[in-house]
Amino acid sequence: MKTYVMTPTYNEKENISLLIKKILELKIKNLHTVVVDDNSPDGTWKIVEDISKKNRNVHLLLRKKDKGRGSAGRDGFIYCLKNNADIIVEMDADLSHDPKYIPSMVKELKNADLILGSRRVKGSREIGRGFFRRFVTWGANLYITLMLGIKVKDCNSGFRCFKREVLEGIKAEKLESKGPAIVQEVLFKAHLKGFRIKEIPITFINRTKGKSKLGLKQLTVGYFIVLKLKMQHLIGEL
Ligand SMILES: Nc1nc2c(ncn2[C@@H]2O[C@H](COP(=O)(O)OP(=O)(O)OP(=O)(O)O)[C@@H](O)[C@H]2O)c(=O)[nH]1
Ligand SMILES: [Mg+2]
Repeated sequence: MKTYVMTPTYNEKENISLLIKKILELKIKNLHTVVVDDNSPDGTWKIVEDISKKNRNVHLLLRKKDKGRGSAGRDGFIYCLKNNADIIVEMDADLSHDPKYIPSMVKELKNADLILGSRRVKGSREIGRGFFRRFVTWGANLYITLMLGIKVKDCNSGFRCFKREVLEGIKAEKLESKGPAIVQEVLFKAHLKGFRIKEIPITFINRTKGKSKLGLKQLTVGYFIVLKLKMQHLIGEL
């Protein structure tokens, strides 16, 4: 069994070394990690490149042309599938998602095909998140569940564990979202394909280092992409 942890990065130099260290400390056999960096001006890719020279389970996918959380995620999934990953974990690099949950997410794959690290089920916690940010996430969740009819409480979680079959089943190489809406695109397509989705509680810690890349523009685009996914489904394209 080969497990890959895939994390997209843009300007995460303060966070990336500690994240990789925490992942490598996990007692999971045949565990690899690939960082998909969009040529970060802060040199995040250089830090990963140096680590990868010392540790052959650490890989850098450096993108010089493309830019975007979505296409980075797509290229990361393709990389993991090409490198024979059986299990793919997707997570952010700002330490909001703690690698300590990965073993229990992998274990939970015996009961489902896609496991979400959720901020909205019994036992979940959010630390350091202001009211406004919680309200934005709450509003987005309501809109997504109403529009797409997905029976998931935390539709915005970018901390996920997939069986290879899920990414093959949704044709990861054909994912369209350039930005963070890839999270909802993947979830909706997995839902439509009938894959079993399960949420496990995590404690989400708001980023303390580096800047957020999530702006109003991306949020607005995200709302439109959810609408587009709904339309594509209604006209039978999805
Ligand atoms: N490769 C790549 N990664 C990105 C891009 N934008 C964001 N990321 C990464 O995607 C992950 C999530 O981005 P964040 O900025 O943390 O977004 P967020 O979690 O919604 O926002 P915060 O709550 O403020 O952290 C992080 O690991 C980012 O470095 C991008 O354009 N390209
Ligand atoms: Mg974040």
